[in-house]
Amino acid sequence: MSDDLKNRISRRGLLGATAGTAALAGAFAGRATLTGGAVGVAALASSATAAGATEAATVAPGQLDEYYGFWSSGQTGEMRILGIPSMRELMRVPVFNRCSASGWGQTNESIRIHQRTMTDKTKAFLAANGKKIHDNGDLHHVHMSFTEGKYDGRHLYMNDKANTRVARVRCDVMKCDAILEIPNAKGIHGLRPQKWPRTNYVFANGEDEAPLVNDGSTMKDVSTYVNVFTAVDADKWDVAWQVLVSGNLDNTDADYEGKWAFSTSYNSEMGMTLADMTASEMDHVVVFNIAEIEKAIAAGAYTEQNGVKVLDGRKEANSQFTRYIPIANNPHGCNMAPDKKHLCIGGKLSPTVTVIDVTLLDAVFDGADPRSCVVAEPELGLGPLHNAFDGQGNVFTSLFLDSQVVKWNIDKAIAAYKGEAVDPILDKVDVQYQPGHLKTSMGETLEADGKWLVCLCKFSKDRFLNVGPLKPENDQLIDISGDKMVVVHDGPNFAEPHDAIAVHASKMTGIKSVWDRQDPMWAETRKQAEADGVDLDDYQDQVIRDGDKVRVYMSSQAPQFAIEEFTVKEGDEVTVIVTNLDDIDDLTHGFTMGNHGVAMEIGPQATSSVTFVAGQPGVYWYYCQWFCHALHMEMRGRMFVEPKAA
Ligand code: CUK
Ligand code: CUA
Ligand code: CA
Repeated sequence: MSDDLKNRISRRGLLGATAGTAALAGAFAGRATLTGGAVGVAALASSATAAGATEAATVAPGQLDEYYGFWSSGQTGEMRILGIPSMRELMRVPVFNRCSASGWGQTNESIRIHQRTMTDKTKAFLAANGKKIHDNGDLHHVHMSFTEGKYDGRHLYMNDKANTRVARVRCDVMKCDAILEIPNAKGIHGLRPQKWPRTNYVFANGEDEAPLVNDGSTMKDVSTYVNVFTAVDADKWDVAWQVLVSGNLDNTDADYEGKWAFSTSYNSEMGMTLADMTASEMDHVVVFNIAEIEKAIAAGAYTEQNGVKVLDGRKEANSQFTRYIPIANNPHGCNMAPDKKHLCIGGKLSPTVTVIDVTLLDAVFDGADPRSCVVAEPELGLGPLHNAFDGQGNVFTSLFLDSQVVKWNIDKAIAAYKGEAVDPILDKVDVQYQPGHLKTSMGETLEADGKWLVCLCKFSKDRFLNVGPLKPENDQLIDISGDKMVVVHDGPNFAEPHDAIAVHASKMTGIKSVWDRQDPMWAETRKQAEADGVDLDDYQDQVIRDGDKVRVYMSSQAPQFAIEEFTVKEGDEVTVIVTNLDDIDDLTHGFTMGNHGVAMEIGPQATSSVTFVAGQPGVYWYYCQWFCHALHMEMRGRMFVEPKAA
């Protein structure tokens, strides 16, 4: 070992308190105490095989990755696409956030997507707050649509914890096409699509308790507080139904038979303070009975709240909609194994993962002891958060406090639970540092292939050049094809990926390089053009005045805007509609209006439009900001703003 390596390792060892009871007790005391995970024997042992594994992860220049990785970005609010195993960042897809490059959140097309699916109440609320859309989001979970337990490459679904929203991304163009603000619930956190028979529903957990009638009449009376589980109709992108639950909801998953959905709850106490939320010895997992819920909805046995059909699945309601399985206090991750049978619940405060056999749930709904479905509870290490699967009966669990990933076997854990003298743990590897989610290639589908594991570490500390007090996260790639796990790549990432999925490229054959001229994305713009007598497909470049509104229709073809100058008046509401007539792969144009805070992307064959108020009188240049041609710099034009009185 080189001196340099020795130094680095001992430095990390010093930084990291040995994770133990002290670290666990201090888990809430702040970041400083969360630095468990001394680098030890395991990391050194696995470095022996690192060379071969690193080679397997190498993707040469010009070569393509085997998997698409779809990443959440937490508080950045966008979705990211990475290649696996290269871990190269391929694209950022703005969803809940405002994007300076593409104009997302500013173009008329994106604003309509934000508004189209708002309830009238939300619209009124936003209007009252003087804001058209929220342009931040906290995107934790990205998942793909399923057909019969397999990815089908149609849609990606994601949550916004910050503003209680869910969104959908079209996989053919990798653009968001629907956003829905969920009524009644607060803080959508866990999100999963139904896996079987197809994704008819996207399940969304409300994490934060609030009065069901949240009209400002009370904060103190917490008996009025509820938590809400929502099923979103994945096709209509509207709420299908909601179920009120006891306790809050953290993470969720669905089974492979279309019978159940599951949610972890860390606040069965319905506590409002940290002390109250951790007071009990047990919290629970809620099991939702989809058939019973659908039956009640069809029979009209619901109440309507803010335009949504709501059922009462709280404990005291004694319904057939839910069952509450006691789990050690403050569980977190909720992952259904591709063996179609076992649900794994991360213990977080407990060093265990609880394994539920979902074939025993019918009995629980028929009155059996709720814990009778628990078939294993292996002790794995400190701070188990999330679980991933290799399709061969093994589970990979992130250990937040230990800064490790542990590989263990479900059958062995079940045997140990029955009292047999077997150790379910197969391997442990150190990661850098404090992992949250982890995801195996195809691991949340029936096609789990056991090749790669992506481990999303919350802290990078000393792994990269110091960039200031705010450090990147560290997305690590682990080769899981052998008996020993091998860390093969460190991937710095900006705030703050929570979750990711790895989808084999063969599932993504529907991705286009050029837009279809008839795409619904700009259907409303097309309608307006028709009303203005402009045919967007047989382009007539023109400027239409409509009172103090001006619509500028122009086409673009490298390296020129068809309109190189136009005149408006100070204070006019100007809409610029650009159609990119180029139909070549990768030939995107942009439109930036100088000193007006306006910029947008126009993909090949796309139409994009943006509306702004003309500023002070004078000459303003607009230009194409997407490098498109040798004469790209020359792709510009002038807007002349005349004084109002003129
Ligand atoms: S949560 Cu972030 S580590 Cu929002 Cu999926 Cu567990
Ligand atoms: Cu068009 Cu640059
Ligand atoms: Ca609790």
